[in-house]
This record gives sequence, structure tokens and C-alpha cells, in this order.
Amino acid sequence: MIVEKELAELAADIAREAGELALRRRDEGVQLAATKSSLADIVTEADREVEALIRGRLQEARPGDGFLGEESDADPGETGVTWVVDPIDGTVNYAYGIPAYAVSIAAVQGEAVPGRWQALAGAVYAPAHGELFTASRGGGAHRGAQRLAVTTETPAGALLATGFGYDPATHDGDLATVRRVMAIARDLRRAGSAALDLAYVAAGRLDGYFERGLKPWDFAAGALLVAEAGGAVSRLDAASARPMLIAGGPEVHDRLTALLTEEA
Ligand code: LIP
Repeated sequence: MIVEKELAELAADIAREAGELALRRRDEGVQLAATKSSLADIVTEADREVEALIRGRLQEARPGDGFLGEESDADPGETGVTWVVDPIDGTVNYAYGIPAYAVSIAAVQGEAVPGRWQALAGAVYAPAHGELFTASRGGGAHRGAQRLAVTTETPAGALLATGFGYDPATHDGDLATVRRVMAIARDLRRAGSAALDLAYVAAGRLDGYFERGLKPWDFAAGALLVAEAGGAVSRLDAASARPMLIAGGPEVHDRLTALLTEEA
């Protein structure tokens, strides 16, 4: 656990520095760098600059570790530890000036593939809110110094969050999923950042979260936050092109899984 704690502290320090850079660039005005899988799937100059900062700091601190980031080439490394990084999760929010975005940094052991990796440590930092969420394997999840815990079921139903992909062709199916899930929901939120949605599940601000088609860097750190806060995280259709990530306290996670497994 000592190693995991040190990795979490490194992730937290770098996430803070990277988040402050993202905030400065946001205040200076955001420049669109390119579109990726669709016109809606954008990358800003700040995404690229922030990821380069994170990658450089990690290389300085732990040369030989692997790297899997949203905006640069993967490197398997040779230490068995890989850093899974989303420099600005919630990129569209960031581009529009909506403050719901976060730097997400996770350290994983083994093959850098969801479901095969062992998450060791993670940090999610929301610079516009000044909130840092951290977790280490076996060490719990925290917001600052506060220990986090997921919620238990309430008679009013579950406060759930979800998200939608950048491909318009997937929206009908995702909206059909939302219709099914509302059977157990008191309400639904769509904040635009998977890392923050997962951090909020860990913090008890949401009862559950589900989304299809996330990339490994969107959820690597947030999934560890939920697990270390006593929650459950799983992926349905893991071998498909758009696996469904489900996270929540144990009861809500299991009810979501039952509903969404029927649909699959
Ligand atoms: C985003 C996720 C969000 C999802 C968006 C997008 P990005 O990641 O955090 O949950 O709904 O479609 O994938 O692109 O901002 O890193």
C-alpha cells in the first residue's frame, strides 16, 4: 500500500499543476486544435499542452513507466506501471466555459487494458471548483482530507448520471437506455465529464452512473475512487465497441446492472 500511496501523491501533485495550467489557458481563451471522431469530438490546444506537461512530469519522476493518454501516442514502458491520463475530461464543457471539467490521472499495473489492469492510484482534479479527489488501492478515497463513501439506496429512487457519445448515430440507443433506467431513478444528471461523475458517485453526490462508449482515460481514475469509497464498478459488453460502464453503491450498481443486462 505504501507504493500505492506514493503513486497517489504523485498523481495528485501533477494533477494540481496540470489543472492550474488548464484554468489559466481557459481564462486566456481556448483555441480549437482539431476534431477527432466527429465534428463534436474536439481537442483544444490546452488539451495537448496539459497532456504534455503531465507526461513530462511523470517521465521525470518515474522514468520507464508506461503512458496511455487521450492526446498522444501510447508507450508500454518497462516497469509494469502505466499512467492512464485524460488531460481535460469534459473537453466540450471546457471549450464552452462550463466549469465541469477535470484532469484525470491513474496509475495501473499489468496490461494497460480495462478489465485486465490493476488500478493502483488515481487523482481527479477539478480546477474551476478547486476540488481534488484521490484514491490508492487499499487506502480509501478522499476529497482533500475527507474520506469518501458511496450512498446506500433511498426510497425516493436513485440520483443517476449518464453521458452520450460524440457519434449522433448512437444517441437513439442511448436515449432508449435512459428511458429504461428511469424506472429506478429519482432524477438524472448529465454533467459532461465521466471523471467528475465517478468522483461524485464516490463522494455520495450521485447514487449511480452509467455510460456507453467511454475511453480508458475517461474512467481509469474515477473507477478506483468509486471502488475505494465502497462502491462497485463494472463494464457490460466489455468486448464490444461500446462497453457500458456502471458505477454506484452496491445496491444501485446491482439494480442498474440487472436493468441494463436485460437490455443488452
Ligand atoms: C467525455 C466524457 C463524457 C462523455 C463525453 C466525452 P472527453 O470525455 O467525460 O462522460 O459523455 O462524450 O467522452 O472527450 O471530454 O475527454
